[in-house]
Amino acid sequence: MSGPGQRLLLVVACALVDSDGRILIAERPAGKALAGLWEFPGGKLEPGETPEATLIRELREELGIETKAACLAPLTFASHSYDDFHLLMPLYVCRRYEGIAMPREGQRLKWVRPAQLRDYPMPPADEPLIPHLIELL
Ligand code: 9L3
Ligand code: MG
Repeated sequence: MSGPGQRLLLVVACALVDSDGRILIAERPAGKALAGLWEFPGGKLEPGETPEATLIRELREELGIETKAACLAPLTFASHSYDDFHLLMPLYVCRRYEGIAMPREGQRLKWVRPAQLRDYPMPPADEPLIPHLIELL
């Protein structure tokens, strides 16, 4: 349930888009919350970070790619209430980055067309983002 006493979790996610218009999704590894679901890469905002700084760090840590704030365009906002916290998650789109995305944390990666995103089970916060990406791309 959502309520005034509920903890807020700020997570930033990214739709990384390749030159063919495909989007990168990553499988959440076994042992983590929501294991086996496919998500847009990203992670928790650390103290003092802007959302762009969070994404630059997370994309480097998880995928080994380099981007910059000017290459991150905010698209929309996900919001989902779990039992014990409320998740707020802005989604950015990134079309310009350096390097080749590699699974640096053992996660499976897939590049998929926007219309195919629905074929992959996603966390409840990520799923409502799909129509926004289909409309954009
Ligand atoms: N989460 C949901 N969708 C995403 C991301 C990156 C994260 N695209 C949720 C899963 C966890 C929380 O945010 O409940 C924190 O993520 P993590 O630090 O466990 O990856
Ligand atoms: Mg993460």
